[in-house]
Amino acid sequence: MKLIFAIVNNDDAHTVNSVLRKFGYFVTKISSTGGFLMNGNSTFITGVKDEEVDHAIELIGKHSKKRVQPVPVDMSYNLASLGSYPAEVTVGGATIFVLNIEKYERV
Ligand code: 2BA
Repeated sequence: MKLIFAIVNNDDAHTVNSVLRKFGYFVTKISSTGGFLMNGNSTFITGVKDEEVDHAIELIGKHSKKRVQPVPVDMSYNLASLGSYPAEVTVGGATIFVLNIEKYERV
């Protein structure tokens, strides 16, 4: 089994949640915050069989859009003192981590 962590934009979270559940995946959604932009995002945790990993990633990717977002002015101002800084960044689709599960139990 594998554990998938998928960080997605809040605007895509409802759709990603619905589609994963529609295909029978068990999902936990955590409200999270990106360390760079400090914007809210959503982190999905889902435990899947090895052979389901690619399918689950495909579903998440298909429903997670890329977005260009401005870096907040006050952050740009602070970063400017460190040298060059981006005025905007491309966020998403989804950032996905896949980990091995040693043991899975529901007792
Ligand atoms: P944030 O940390 O708020 O990052 C938002 C976007 O800012 C990133 O989009 C990326 O385009 C840019 N960015 C972030 N850190 C950067 C850096 N050190 N240098 C240059 N650009 C940087 P995404 O890459 O699509 O990431 C979206 C969100 O996924 C992130 O929000 C963060 O919450 C999470 N994430 C991405 N990579 C991660 C990683 N390696 N570990 C943990 N979380 C990650």
